[in-house]
Amino acid sequence: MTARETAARAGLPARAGGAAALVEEILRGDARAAARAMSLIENGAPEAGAILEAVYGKRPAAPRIGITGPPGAGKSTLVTEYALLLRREGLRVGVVAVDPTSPFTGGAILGDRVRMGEHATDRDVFIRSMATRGSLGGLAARTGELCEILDAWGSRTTLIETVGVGQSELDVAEAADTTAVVLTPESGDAIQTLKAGLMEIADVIVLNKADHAGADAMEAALRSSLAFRKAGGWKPPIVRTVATERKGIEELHRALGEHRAYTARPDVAAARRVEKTRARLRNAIREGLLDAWLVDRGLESELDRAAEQVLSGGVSPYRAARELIERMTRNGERPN
Ligand SMILES: Nc1nc2c(ncn2[C@@H]2O[C@H](COP(=O)(O)OP(=O)(O)OP(=O)(O)O)[C@@H](O)[C@H]2O)c(=O)[nH]1
Ligand SMILES: [Mg+2]
Repeated sequence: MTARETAARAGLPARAGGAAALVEEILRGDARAAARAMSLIENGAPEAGAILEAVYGKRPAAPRIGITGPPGAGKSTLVTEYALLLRREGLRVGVVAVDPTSPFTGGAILGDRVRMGEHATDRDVFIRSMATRGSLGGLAARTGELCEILDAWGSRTTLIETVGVGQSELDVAEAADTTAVVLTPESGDAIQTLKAGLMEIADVIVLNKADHAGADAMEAALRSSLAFRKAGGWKPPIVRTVATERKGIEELHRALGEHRAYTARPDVAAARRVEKTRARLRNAIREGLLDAWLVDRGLESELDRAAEQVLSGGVSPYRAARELIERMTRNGERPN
């Protein structure tokens, strides 16, 4: 098909001939064209919509695998090693590294480039960093759009790395078909948050840095927190890896494949859509409740008092938080 025909099919205006040519180049597997299209999308350029429309459905959608977890858990190392495994199978690999531009990840992208340098000369690996610029609301959609460009370029598996420090991992989980949560033996302190947030989105749990002390204890803690999951559904397997020694990568590949097979079942696919929507609702409610309590119901001043108590050594932050929640909930139940 010529550029003009492609443009006509996509309903592109004549002046968007440049965009149509770009689409053709992407579909031929040209990485530079794909990169240009991604920049147009990220910058919200007027031709972005036409490009996305033109590439849509032209190539099979590659499975999208989210890799998330706390800062420094070994996500980039795992992505690099897993991409190598996929390349050995002859598959084209797309990588999207989502940077939530939080203070936790300063410089992470440059670091990732260096670490993923192993793929620098491989024309069949495409690595793209995406800054979120605080616009978390649209992150899932934006990530999905980049994945569609990668599909058109010919990706057969797309890996999406993001740091699980806030909302971004939930957005990425929404954009991904399978989410692997990467933890380490050191993640134990965070188990409170893990139960509520990261654990809820985990389809596969990777216990990386299994060479570190405490791996057994962490695995036991993970198993007990998984017990809270609804029975009958998918039980996230726990895969131990030592990414720096290329250990466990095959097992990770197998676990991801099993999850993919599971989600291909029609009943499961429908239920997953509901589950993902529930997760987003829960998240929005959590945020909304906190805002309402902080502003409308004067939690802000209560926080000052609680902070003083904690700082004076009187109570732990967890107990102070629990007491605040109990007080706020009681107030909420009081009839006017
Ligand atoms: N001992 C050990 N070190 C590891 C392992 N995997 C990764 N590391 C090291 O841990 C550090 C962080 O690894 P990264 O892959 O950059 O971690 P990340 O999760 O991508 O980090 P951010 O993107 O900054 O959140 C690096 O120094 C790695 O070499 C592992 O299995 N064992
Ligand atoms: Mg990283």
